[in-house]
Amino acid sequence: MISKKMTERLNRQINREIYSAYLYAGMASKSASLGLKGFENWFLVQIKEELSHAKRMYDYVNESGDRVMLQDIEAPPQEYSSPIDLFEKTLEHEKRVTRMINDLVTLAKQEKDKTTEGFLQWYVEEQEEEEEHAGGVLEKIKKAVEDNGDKGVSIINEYLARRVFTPPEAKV
Ligand code: OFO
Repeated sequence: MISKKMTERLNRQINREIYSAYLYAGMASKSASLGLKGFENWFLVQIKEELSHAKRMYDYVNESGDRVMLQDIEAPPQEYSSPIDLFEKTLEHEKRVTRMINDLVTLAKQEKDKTTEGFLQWYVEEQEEEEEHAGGVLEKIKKAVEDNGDKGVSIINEYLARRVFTPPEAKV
């Protein structure tokens, strides 16, 4: 049985994972409006990633004998100044989520809740991957633009078009 406080915090995190999907939906739409279908594809895949993060936590809360309680999801920012800005904001967001996950781990440790601490380990590793991935794309875009100007964005657009969703179960 997890504590009431931990359940509330996990509920909050489910909300943040779904918010992340919403944030990336805005970025996908912005990319589409710029004619960058590859960028759009990357963010559409990211929406699936985020919903799978939420679903995993949803199952954990519901299976622990408690119940997921949904909360409001605010509108995300929708204006971005450039393709580079999209990925700068993505990386910033993922760093924020990493801090949230780390805070949850701290709480699990304080409560000596080994089961939840173990459960969260998957998210700790996933966040490392998320930051690495977003940071890697950001570096690639910056480099491509530096070397090729506007053509650099098209090169990266083609690269991002190749991203496919790998369900988390397939990664373990
Ligand atoms: Fe759920 O990892 Fe991104 O936000």
